[in-house]
Amino acid sequence: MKALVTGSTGQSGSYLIELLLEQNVEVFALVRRSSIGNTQRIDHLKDKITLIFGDMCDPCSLNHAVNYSKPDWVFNLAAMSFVGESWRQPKYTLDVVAGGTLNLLEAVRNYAPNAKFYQASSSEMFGSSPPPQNELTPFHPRSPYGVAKTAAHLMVQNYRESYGIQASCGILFNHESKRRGIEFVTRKVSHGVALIANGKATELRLGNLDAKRDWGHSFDYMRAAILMMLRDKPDDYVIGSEVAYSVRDFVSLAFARVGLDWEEHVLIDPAFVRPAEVNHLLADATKAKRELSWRPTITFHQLVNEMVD
Ligand code: NAP
Ligand code: F7E
Repeated sequence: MKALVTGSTGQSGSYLIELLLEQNVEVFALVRRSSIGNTQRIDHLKDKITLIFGDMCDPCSLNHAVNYSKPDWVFNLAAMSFVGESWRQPKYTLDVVAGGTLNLLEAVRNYAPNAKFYQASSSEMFGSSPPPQNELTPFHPRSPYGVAKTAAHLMVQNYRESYGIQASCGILFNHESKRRGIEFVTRKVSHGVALIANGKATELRLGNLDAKRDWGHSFDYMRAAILMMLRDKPDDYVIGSEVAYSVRDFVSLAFARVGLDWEEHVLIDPAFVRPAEVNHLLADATKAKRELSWRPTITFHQLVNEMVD
């Protein structure tokens, strides 16, 4: 069994590759060229996998990656995934997330039409649709990132219907870990708490503390991605913990982990408030529980503690 993974150097790519190697899957990892190392999250795996340089915006490189690896499974995790940045780089976000997904679908259609395809869709597609959100909830994205993910999601569904591509979409709610990028709120907070606890900073500047998210662990969510590929029939699944907490809850627990009162250190900075907010995301993962027998194994409180520790 061979798998091609885009977004291999990201938070979830690294957990996914570890899980695939445990199952003796041969892994080809798409990595984009960088003048400085961008493979830190997978450096411990490099002698067990094959790296292929490429970029989601370059169809030639994706054609080569698919033709060279001849994969049974293609996991499309590559994205400009930071919502806040997507207002500053909307065109690039659309190019990578939507255009890149189209480029990859075309490469699969031409060079590996029988491969199973996994698309990293996002709860950001639901945007302002009221909670709880499931596979039937209408999309109302609130950011260029959300719009781009919605376009990619619909394109994947279209390639499934038009060409019979065996494509499944995991509509994943927020998933985090100690490998999370520093600009996302959970990592920013846990890192900030560590700096303050070690006397290297005194304050932490944040935006909207009222937003609610359904947070889980990246490891659990990549288990779900593999379960989707093991199904005979492609389909779309919401993956989430079914519990939502506010950003304030996360902040409070993270500071409490080191015996500090968050209200003495957190300042609200308008620079981190977004032009439009997604107020409340809460998964209804009934279908994934029923059809994939998927359950998360790491709780919100364990996640906060792992990230702060
Ligand atoms: P991440 O840590 O930001 O990783 C993104 C990956 O995409 C990195 O490997 C990055 O490469 C790569 N990438 C970005 N632009 C690219 C390009 N033009 N060509 C090739 N590769 C490119 O994100 P993540 O948390 O692992 O998330 C994985 C996927 O799930 C993303 O598609 C994300 O949008 C989606 N998703 C995430 C969540 C979540 O809560 N984490 C929820 C729903 C959906 P570099 O390392 O070189 O930057
Ligand atoms: O923001 C609020 C912010 O950037 C969470 C991505 O993986 O999940 C992620 O998108 C919340 C928002 O993640 C700060 O306004 C307050 O309400 O950690 P985040 P996100 O936007 O939910 C979805 C499912 C994805 O698909 C995305 O790829 O926290 N917030 N103050 C802040 N957020 C940040 N980043 N920084 C702050 O200072």
